[in-house]
Amino acid sequence: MQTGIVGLPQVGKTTLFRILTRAHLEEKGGRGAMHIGVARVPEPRIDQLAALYKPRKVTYATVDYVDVGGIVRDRARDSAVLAPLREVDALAHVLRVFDDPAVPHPAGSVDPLRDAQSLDLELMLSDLEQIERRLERIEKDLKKKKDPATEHEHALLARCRASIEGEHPLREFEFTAEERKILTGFMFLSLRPMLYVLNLGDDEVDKLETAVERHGLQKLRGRPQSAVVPVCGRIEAELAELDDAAAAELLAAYGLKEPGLHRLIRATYDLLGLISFFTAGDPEVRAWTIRRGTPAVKAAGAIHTDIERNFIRAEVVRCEDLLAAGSWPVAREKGQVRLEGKDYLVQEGDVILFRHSG
Ligand SMILES: Nc1nc2c(ncn2[C@@H]2O[C@H](COP(=O)(O)OP(=O)(O)O)[C@@H](O)[C@H]2O)c(=O)[nH]1
Ligand SMILES: [Mg+2]
Repeated sequence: MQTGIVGLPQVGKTTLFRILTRAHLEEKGGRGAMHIGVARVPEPRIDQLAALYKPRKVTYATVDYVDVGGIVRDRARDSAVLAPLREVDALAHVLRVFDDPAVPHPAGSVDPLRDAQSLDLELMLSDLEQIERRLERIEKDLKKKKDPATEHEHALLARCRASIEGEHPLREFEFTAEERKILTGFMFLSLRPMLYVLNLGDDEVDKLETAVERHGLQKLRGRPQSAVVPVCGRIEAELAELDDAAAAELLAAYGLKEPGLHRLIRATYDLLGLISFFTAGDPEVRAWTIRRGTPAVKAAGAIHTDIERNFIRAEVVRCEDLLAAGSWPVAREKGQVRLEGKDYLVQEGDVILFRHSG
């Protein structure tokens, strides 16, 4: 799954992409140049498990980002500009909150709420065009011949249209699994989960928690399938240049517990509906990525199809319990290791040992 980093030019997209994915890009600066990179999902529990098991290999979960380039104002609905956004599963909209006379703002002034709403509007208008075209077709078909599947699609698209006309992106709607299936083919843009990334000025680094209120962005918060994450892009870039000890010192000086990038990556992971479970042993400690609500037998399949096919049971312990117990046998003695069957819904932070035949 990929998350597209979008936004106006000069808002800090490439800066963020670079440090998120630790990619060393040659800045050619050309619009339309797409970069794809992998970010590791920071996970202290993996580090703690590794300290316990001293495995040969440690594998973290990852999130893929695509730097899709600048959305040019007033040209956004140009399908060539929006086309790359259809290829991604979620959007991270970088909003410029920092003010810096040295960096021109394409819209002439800093107004993150305007920028957020303007892109959301473009996404909705693009979807609306598609919906209306399709509805027209369907209505013609229905006049000739009524069939339940077409009527069903018509009702669904009419609901989508009403949502957009009420200025609600499709992501804010709850669809059934069956409805989602019908919608998949349209690749609607406003259906993509949305992360609003507030790129703040350096002087706000110690007041990240109140950024939303201070900049009047409450409207962006608390909406379905979206999240707001404040970061200070330039300070994050500085942190990325430092070794761990120096970075920790700088963070402490700013009164921060962790880099903003960590929160950004975790928010993306969460928005994509992903969770991690762990496997821990001698050769490898590893985080595995599954969708929230995945049963144990399917989670086994994330590791290997043979384990899924020959699944007998899952032995499950909460990661915190295992870490506190210090070893699997001790956790078992304490009654913290559960035996679970195929249908058990794997929880975030479970450590699992799959028993299988063959
Ligand atoms: N003052 C300030 N400048 C920034 C910040 N983030 C990026 N910039 C500058 O803004 C310009 C555009 O950044 P870039 O990441 O290339 O933006 P993009 O066009 O959205 O990819 C560059 O000169 C950056 O150094 C920030 O947080 N504060
Ligand atoms: Mg760029």
